[in-house]
Amino acid sequence: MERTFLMVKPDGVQRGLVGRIISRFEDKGLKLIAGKLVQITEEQAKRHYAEHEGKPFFESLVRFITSGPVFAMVWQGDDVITLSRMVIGKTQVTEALPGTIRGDFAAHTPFNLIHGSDSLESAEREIANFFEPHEILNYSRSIDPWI
Ligand code: RTP
Ligand code: MG
Repeated sequence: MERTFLMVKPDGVQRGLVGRIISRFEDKGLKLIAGKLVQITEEQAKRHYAEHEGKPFFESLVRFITSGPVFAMVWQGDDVITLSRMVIGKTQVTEALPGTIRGDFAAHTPFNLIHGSDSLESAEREIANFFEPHEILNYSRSIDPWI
C-alpha cells in the first residue's frame, strides 16, 4: 500500500489550521498512520528539501520551515501521493484552485501551509527523515472496504 509524508508547515500550526487540514485528508478517505508535532533542526530541514539545494529560495525555505513547530504525518492509501497533492493544490498560491487547501487558505507562496511528497522515492526518504518504523502504525478501519 502506498505511503506519503505530509507536513503542516509552521504557518499552518501558527494559524491553528492543523485540525482543518487533517480533516481534508480524512474526508478524502485517506488513512493517517503516523503523526507528531516537531521542531525541525536545520540539518533535518536541509535533508528534507535536498532536491532544492542551490536554488535561490533554498536558504529562506530552510529558515521558514525551521521557524516554528510543524505537524509531521504519514498517510496511506492507493495513489496516496497523487491524491494528497490534489487535495493540497498547486505550489504557487496564484494557481491553487478553490477547493484545495492552498487555494482556500494560502495567500503568499512560501506560506503555503502544507508539504506533500512528490514521488515514491521522496516519500520513502522523507518518512525516514522524520519517523522511526515503530511510530508508524498498521491498523484496519471498518470503512476501508467502502473506500
Ligand atoms: P512542498 O515540497 O513544500 O510540498 O511544495 P511543492 O512540492 O508544491 O513545491 P516545491 O517545488 O517542492 O517547493 C518547495 C517549497 O518551496 C517554496 N517555494 N518557494 N519562491 C519560490 O519561487 C518558491 N518556490 C517554491 C514553497 O514553500 C514550496 O512549497
Ligand atoms: Mg515539493
